[in-house]
Amino acid sequence: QIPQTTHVFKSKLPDIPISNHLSLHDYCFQNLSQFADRPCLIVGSASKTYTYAQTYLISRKIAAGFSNLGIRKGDVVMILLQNSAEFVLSFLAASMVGAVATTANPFYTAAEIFKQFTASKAKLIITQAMYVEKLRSHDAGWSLGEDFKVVTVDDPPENCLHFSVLSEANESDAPEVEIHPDDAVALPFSSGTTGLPKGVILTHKSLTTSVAQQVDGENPNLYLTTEDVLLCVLPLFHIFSLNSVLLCALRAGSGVLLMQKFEIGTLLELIQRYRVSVAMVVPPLVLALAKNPMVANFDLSSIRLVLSGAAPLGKELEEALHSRVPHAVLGQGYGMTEAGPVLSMCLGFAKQPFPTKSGSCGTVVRNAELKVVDPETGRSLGYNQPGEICIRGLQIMKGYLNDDQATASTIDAEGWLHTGDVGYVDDDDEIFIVDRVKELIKFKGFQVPPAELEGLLVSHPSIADAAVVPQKDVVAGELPVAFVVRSNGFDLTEEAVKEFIAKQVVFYKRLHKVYFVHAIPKSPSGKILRKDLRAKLEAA
Ligand code: AYL
Repeated sequence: QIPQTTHVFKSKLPDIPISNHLSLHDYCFQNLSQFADRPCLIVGSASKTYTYAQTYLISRKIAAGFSNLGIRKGDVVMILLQNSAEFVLSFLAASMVGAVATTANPFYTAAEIFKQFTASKAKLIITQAMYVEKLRSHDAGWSLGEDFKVVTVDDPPENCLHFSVLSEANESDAPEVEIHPDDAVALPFSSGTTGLPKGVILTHKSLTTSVAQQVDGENPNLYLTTEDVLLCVLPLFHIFSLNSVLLCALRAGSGVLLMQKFEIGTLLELIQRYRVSVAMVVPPLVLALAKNPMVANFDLSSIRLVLSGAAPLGKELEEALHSRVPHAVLGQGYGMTEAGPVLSMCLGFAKQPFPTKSGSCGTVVRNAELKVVDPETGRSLGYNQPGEICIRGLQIMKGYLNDDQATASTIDAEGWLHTGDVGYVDDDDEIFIVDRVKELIKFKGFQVPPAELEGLLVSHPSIADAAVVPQKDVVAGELPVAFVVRSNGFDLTEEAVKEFIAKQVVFYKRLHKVYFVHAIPKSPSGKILRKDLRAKLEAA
């Protein structure tokens, strides 16, 4: 065989030394003494602020509380909360005792929560009283209070504990645990390039490396200071907000404005009140900021940087937002849960910025290697040639939880993680994503794994076969739609199918359209020909 040359793309910023021998919490709080009295967590709805010193102290107390409740190194704690101080404090505390936080969407249905709970073997769930019913309603053979403990941040229902058992523990009871950089610290779930959601093992080393790639160095790629206030409205249970908002802010000593949910009026009011300087957003939020007439009534002059990620951002939309915040630098980050998560970031955000083009997803982060391969042949491609994007570096996941096969088909023997995204690198080292070869559907940046919906569909007695694919949508980006083959003799309606799914999944996984067909197109090996179905939709 003739040896092939690999075109490796690197950042335009030089590599830097990274302190990834530290645990994630020690790394985040390494420079604490320089900004101990500065605001760390700002709870918008409650006008309450925690300084860095308070955030650190309460996290230590919760770590002691975890230990009192029997949480040991390696145990998994599920955080089932909307954005709140308790979310952040529990996440940091879990890291301090060497535990692993698995974060889940509180809007999940009972079945969705239990799938993640069972797979992650969580010992404790931190949530809000209103979600506890879901933890009881499911007859998975688990018993609340016996098999697992539940802590609520508000009035605890029967058999649950109040958050104060954690937050009012004596910090000197926090155990001394030795943490190895390769120990897991976070366990988000992602479906990756194919199949059902799987636990993604992110270690202390992966996350410290990823954060350092963004905010460390003489010329950080994402320059944040102690004067900045970051908007934290995207859910922290998703890795975008957890990593690029929270962890990056903590490392840099910036303030984090926590918002429970997105509501345009409140959002604008809080931006104005707290002089938000950095806004991490997803394309539907860019749309709201660019087009909503209410925006004109508020002072957004404090915003100096807008970072959009998790889904493609159109050029037109980026330019429309620019006219609303002309003084701010706009750009994108591109990430994937499994990649640690950040692959690339706009160099316009650097301390000494580079000129960038709209529509680009940024340049590969420093201390990492990126390549583009032909999805058919695996051959490495040069500048301006679209192919599958692959990334290599210490930030990527250790692997999927209990799934060596899925790990091996995502990270190859040479350590390259295959993203399933199709893109190219232009002459200025900027990355443009043009397509996806993986199954994943993205609704407003949220993952909708087709395999999950297909599994539910074929469990219906009147459905013989099914395939779920994305349909383009101006607001959501993509919507899940289904092609369904009815079993002989059944007259199932579109409404009935939609309802059947809606009962079982979180709102963003609901089907928006059902097409009845005679057969699902498949390859000789039985794989659904999703491209053909997508083409059918585009032609319709
Ligand atoms: P997951 N443009 C286009 N597609 C994107 C982009 C982008 N800027 N960012 C993410 N995606 C898609 O695991 C892409 O298909 O992580 C990718 O494989 O929920 C998939 O979303 C991964 O979805 C950041 C910026 C984290 C972004 C992220 C994204 C995390 C989303 C940190 O700073």
